[in-house]
Amino acid sequence: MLDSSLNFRLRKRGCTVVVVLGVINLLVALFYLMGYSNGLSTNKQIKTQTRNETALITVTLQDNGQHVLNNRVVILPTPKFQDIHLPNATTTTTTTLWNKFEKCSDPSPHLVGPLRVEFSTPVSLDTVRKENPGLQEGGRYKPNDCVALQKVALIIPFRHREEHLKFWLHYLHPILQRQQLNYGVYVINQDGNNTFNRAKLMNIGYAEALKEYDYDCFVFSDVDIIPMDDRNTYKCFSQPRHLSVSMDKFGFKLPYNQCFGGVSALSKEQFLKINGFPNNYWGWGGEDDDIFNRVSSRGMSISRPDGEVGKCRMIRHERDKLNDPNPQRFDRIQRTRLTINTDGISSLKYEVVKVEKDALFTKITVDVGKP
Ligand code: UD2
Ligand code: MN
Repeated sequence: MLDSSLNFRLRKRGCTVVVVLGVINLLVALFYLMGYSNGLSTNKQIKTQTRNETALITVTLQDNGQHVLNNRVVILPTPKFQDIHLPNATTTTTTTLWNKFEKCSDPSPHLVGPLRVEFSTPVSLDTVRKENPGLQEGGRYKPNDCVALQKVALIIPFRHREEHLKFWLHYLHPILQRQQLNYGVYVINQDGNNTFNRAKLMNIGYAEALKEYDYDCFVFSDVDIIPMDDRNTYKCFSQPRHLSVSMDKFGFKLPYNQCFGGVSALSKEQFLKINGFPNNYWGWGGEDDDIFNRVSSRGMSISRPDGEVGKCRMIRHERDKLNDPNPQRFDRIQRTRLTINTDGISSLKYEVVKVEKDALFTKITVDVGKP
């Protein structure tokens, strides 16, 4: 009996142990299961946090040229920061910093296309100054978030056209800034009461602008012409550029194929290739055709925007005093090939009378002599 009861107790204890072990096993399994699922949610949390952190990444460019990513120096092999998408404000600032050293895109992303141009509401220089706070003295500007494709000097032959100049500055400054040009505006003012000489004034503008800055492109513009579309970029092309191709006063058509008057753009090389402009056209007319002859006699062609982009308005005006039609113009334009080498930027003589720096332009008053 004793033996059998002992046997029974032992078996009962064995069962208890098995049950306890089973329970422990179950608990351990449960524990692991909970631990695993906890682990998953932890991972989930980490993942979320990582995503949140991504949004907080800051990349800054140090003076020594190194990039610092979240306070750690990183090597960025190619300057394509746009490839990294960092969707918050910090990133935007940093992108700007980076792009400072990149060329501006062509065409500029700021262009809006067709513009409304009218001359019925007068503008004041003060208003134009306030409207263009980004300008530097002398009517200078360069984009601050990228490197401009070209350094452009805008040359305006000028005398007694103050009202037209205000409109020109009012319309052109915002356009030129949207075109992301590194530019300067030069008003070349003919002193005294001798006959007007547009082409010589433009030669002087070229020479004076270059004394001030290393311009690579020269846009010569009448003071009374305003583009009606900002896609008509005031820059230079592989061939000399005629920009004012469809003028309101000519029914928005090119009046004749050789037309090169109004607004034109020549690179430094193109300008030197034609020995600049003639100095001997006194009074109205002919000088623009002589310039066309120079361009074609040097084997270059004229580049133009299409008729829609090239639309321009000219402020209506009477013929100025001291700018009567030049009676010699027909003879002179027959002889361009004979005069091009001796008359031009190589033979230019003038005297600077005064240089004035306004916020909106540099005005250079010059003595051009007389016929
Ligand atoms: C045409 C040409 C112009 C020029 C001129 C003949 C077009 C669109 N325009 O313009 O480029 O070839 O014939 O010389 O083809 N100016 C002054 N004060 C003066 C006189 C002239 O500032 O007293 C300047 C001013 O920038 C003016 C430019 O010279 O816009 C041309 O003179 P214009 O406007 O009298 O000549 P226009 O309109 O016939
Ligand atoms: Mn005119």
